[in-house]
Amino acid sequence: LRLDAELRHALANDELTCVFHPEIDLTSGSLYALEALVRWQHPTRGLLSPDEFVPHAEAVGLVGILFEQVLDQVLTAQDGWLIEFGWRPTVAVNVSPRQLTNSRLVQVVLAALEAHGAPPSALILEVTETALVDDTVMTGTLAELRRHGVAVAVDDFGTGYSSVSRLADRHWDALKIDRSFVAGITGDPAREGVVRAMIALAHALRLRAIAEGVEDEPTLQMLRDLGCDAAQGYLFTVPVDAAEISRMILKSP
Ligand code: G
Ligand code: G
Ligand code: MN
Ligand code: NA
Repeated sequence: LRLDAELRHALANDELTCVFHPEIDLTSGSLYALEALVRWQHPTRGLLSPDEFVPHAEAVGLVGILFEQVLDQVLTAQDGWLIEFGWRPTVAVNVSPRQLTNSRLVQVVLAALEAHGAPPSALILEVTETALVDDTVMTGTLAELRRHGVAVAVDDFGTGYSSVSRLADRHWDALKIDRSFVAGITGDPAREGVVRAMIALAHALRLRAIAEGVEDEPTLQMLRDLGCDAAQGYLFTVPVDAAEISRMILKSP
């Protein structure tokens, strides 16, 4: 109950912030997208990670408001980069499974884009694989978002229980291979084979394959050799704030 009140207070008082984690295009070496990760700057408990409060927000029905605030922060950060660099880096925003059963999500996303004069291609929505149960409302929401040009990525791919037929039903643009599969691929042919197969599955379904949790150069090189499209991980950087992203873009070739 206390966390509930604190979370409502946080949402009303701008205590939530976003950091950004780059995804690098493995063909060009340039920025593919930035994943927005929410943080709670709690007045007494310090910086809280989403695992410490997003499940609670879901349970008490605050996740819609949380999402709208994250979306506005993301688009505001993009407005700054647009002025600074003349382009709007694509940002991936995490969506709670529950939100997909609410058809209002489409209006929320389109209204936010319009308020910032941003094209639908400015956003990717990340949906965890565990959410991909067969639900017609959910599928309808995703289909409508994609009809409007907003991309959808399957997050934590490999850890959920979606079937190949569910993956093949064309509501997605990318698969993010969970970092539990990516870690250790260079020392273990079985692991390498699994990631190779995941990339092949993504490509057979005409989806981009994005590897999460890339922590060293040999892993990156192997992912390149396997034809993975993009990669994210501590090798490049930990998640950083919008100002640090600006400095990185300035330094990039
Ligand atoms: O940032 P960190 O690496 O601690 O992320 C932990 C988890 O929180 C990840 O699974 C991520 O997808 C999730 N997460 C981060 N930001 C958001 C958000 O804005 N909304 C939702 N629903 N989940 C988020
Ligand atoms: O959205 P998702 O559930 O995939 O969240 C990814 C989580 O993994 C976040 O907490 C993020 O900070 C973390 N993460 C991303 N890249 C790396 C990495 O290279 N190494 C480790 N240890 N964690 C990572
Ligand atoms: Mn994610
Ligand atoms: Na993930």
